[in-house]
Amino acid sequence: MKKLLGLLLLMPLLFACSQQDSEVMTIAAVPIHEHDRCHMCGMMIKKYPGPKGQVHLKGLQVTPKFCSTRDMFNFALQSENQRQVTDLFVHDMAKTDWESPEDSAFIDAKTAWYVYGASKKAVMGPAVASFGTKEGAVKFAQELGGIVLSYDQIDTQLLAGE
Ligand code: CU1
Ligand code: ZN
Repeated sequence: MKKLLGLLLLMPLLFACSQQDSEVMTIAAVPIHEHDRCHMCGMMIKKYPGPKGQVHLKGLQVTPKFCSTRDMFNFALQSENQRQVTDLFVHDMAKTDWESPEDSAFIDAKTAWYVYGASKKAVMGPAVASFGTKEGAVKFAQELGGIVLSYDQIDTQLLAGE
């Protein structure tokens, strides 16, 4: 049983390694510059509060950046974009200031935790507050309301308020 469990744990790792070899390396988050505009809505990203996002796409040199994690999800969840996405990054709001999140706080969006429906203000609709740990998300939700979600639990229905 123990042996089998070890094997099962190893398998996704092996798969991940072999997959990475054939891919162009686009692992690091890129900085958000003062005048960068949101790929979805065109707003100046740094002018507004709340966590931001960026999406790295297959074979693309340019990295779409977003005014909000909401706009990032709305882009990444579109079926025509879904297949092109290689990496996504969001701000860890436990590590940076809500009013002006810093590049150093970018983390992998797929392993991040989210709080939806908190009282804290972002742009383009209710904030999708992102955190590096579940504890960080829970703490935020206890203080400011909202529900704690994993990456896979965020879909277009949720964002549309349905
Ligand atoms: Cu916007
Ligand atoms: Zn936007």
